[in-house]
Amino acid sequence: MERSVDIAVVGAGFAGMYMIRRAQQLGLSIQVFEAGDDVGGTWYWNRYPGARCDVESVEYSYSFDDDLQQEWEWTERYSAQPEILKYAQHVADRFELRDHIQFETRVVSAHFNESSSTWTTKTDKGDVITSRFVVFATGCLSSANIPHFPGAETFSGSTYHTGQWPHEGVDFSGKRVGLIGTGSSAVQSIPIIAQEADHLTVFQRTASYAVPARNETIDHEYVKWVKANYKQFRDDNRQQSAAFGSTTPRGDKSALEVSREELWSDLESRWQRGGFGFLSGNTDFLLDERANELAADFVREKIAQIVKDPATASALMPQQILGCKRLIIDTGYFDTFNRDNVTLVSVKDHPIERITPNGLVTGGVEYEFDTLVYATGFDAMTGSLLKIDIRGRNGVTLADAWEAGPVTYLGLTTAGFPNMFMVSGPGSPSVLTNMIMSIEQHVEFITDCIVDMDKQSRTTIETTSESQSQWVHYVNAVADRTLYPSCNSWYLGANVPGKPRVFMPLIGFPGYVEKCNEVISNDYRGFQFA
Ligand code: NA7
Repeated sequence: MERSVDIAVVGAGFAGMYMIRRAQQLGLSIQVFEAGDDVGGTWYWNRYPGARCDVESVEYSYSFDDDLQQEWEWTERYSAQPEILKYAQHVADRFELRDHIQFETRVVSAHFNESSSTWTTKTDKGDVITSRFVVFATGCLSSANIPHFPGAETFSGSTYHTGQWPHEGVDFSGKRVGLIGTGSSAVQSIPIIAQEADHLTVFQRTASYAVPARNETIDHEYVKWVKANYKQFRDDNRQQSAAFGSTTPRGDKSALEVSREELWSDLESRWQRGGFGFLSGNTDFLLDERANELAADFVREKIAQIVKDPATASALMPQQILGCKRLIIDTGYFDTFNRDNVTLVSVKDHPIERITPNGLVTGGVEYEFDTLVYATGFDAMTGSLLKIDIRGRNGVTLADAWEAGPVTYLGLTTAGFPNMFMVSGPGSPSVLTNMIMSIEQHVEFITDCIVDMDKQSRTTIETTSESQSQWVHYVNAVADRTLYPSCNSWYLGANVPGKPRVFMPLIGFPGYVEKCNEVISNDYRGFQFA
């Protein structure tokens, strides 16, 4: 295909899909390229057993169309992957989005042409698209991180990564399974794999904090109330730091101000209620190490109560700051370690040495299994962008521009790359929020900006090095006031060897939106136009 459009977009997850809807409404021509054979992004790829959203269904959904949000019926408090994918497919059908998407096509390069102020995007299918704007809607958690273990290629059984799960599923019955990792993907899949497999060995480097989801059939009375008040409900959620959870009871005291008895009773009721509200009872769990330690203690006590074997319980007790890696919302995770067919192996002090034809070796001991599951996460936030040969002014590559870590203005743009936008890029609230709210806000910023430029006959928009340096400084200063930067999380890029250590997401959705609105009302302060 050789074509010229207003906007070329990479990725047909929730961000790429809403880009199309806005372009349709504003009369802009758009071409989206998607590597998968359908829409859905994260929810297209992450089909591992137990994959489920940790934000409640009535919140983790588009707000842009009231008929859509009134008519769609969720079945569970937290939706499982197949239902979210079905929702994405429904949205694509309802708004005829697929007409603008070329599936099974990977973008290999996007280059800015200074003479024409246009972008040329090329794909692995030989397509060449010229566009005024290019938008990367590539997702924050879409580039699989598979550690390089010596001997990995010699393993004689089947190997899977949770984020690249086969569409036909995996039959674990009668199999001995080895699973590396204990992040969200592992915590969700372990209880289900354990039920199916002959034996499951979990290789844990860092123990994780998990609180129960208490997932259940959706409460129809609650849904009725939400639907009757959807606009207000969304507005209230947009006022929350993470753009969800407005109906969660919140406390306004420090955890250090209340008695241990009072604190434990509140944490217990939150543990019983399930979900992220566990941390909403007091103001300083993510600000003060002493407060954090109290909540951490509570979770460790729970682990001790649930897990019968004291040595296993002790190995499962996390010691790092609670919440500095994303808190995990689980269903039966700790209890799974009471099963006879599940073994926990700590690789903290004895990193995995090598993979063998029959399993893997750690601490000089070989563990044997037939199937290996990597639940080892993602090269988050920048991985998918940096896999594409993106070049801005003077042929400078994005990889070079971001050599010392990603630098952006508002998480939307980067200096030297005119008319290029990222949806939920590093430096925006993205992964610390309800992603769909963040995506909607970014897509609206981008499309409104294009319309404003057209009205004023402006050809290019570009941020400056100064604006982006100040922004990166601001993002890190906000993070430094919290406990977030205190452990080796993927928020910092610390899960990928050699990746620069920079805190990537901005904490606080309402403050961010206010800043974006100020930028717009000051004629896009921090940007230059030509
Ligand atoms: P995560 O949260 O990044 O978890 C990856 C896990 O894999 C984590 O337990 C890692 O241990 C472990 N890991 C990674 N590399 C290794 C090596 N080399 N050896 C042993 N263990 C390793 O990814 P998920 O897919 O679970 O979740 C990602 C997000 O998706 C999640 O936060 C939600 O937002 C949804 P580590 O902790 O680094 O010691």
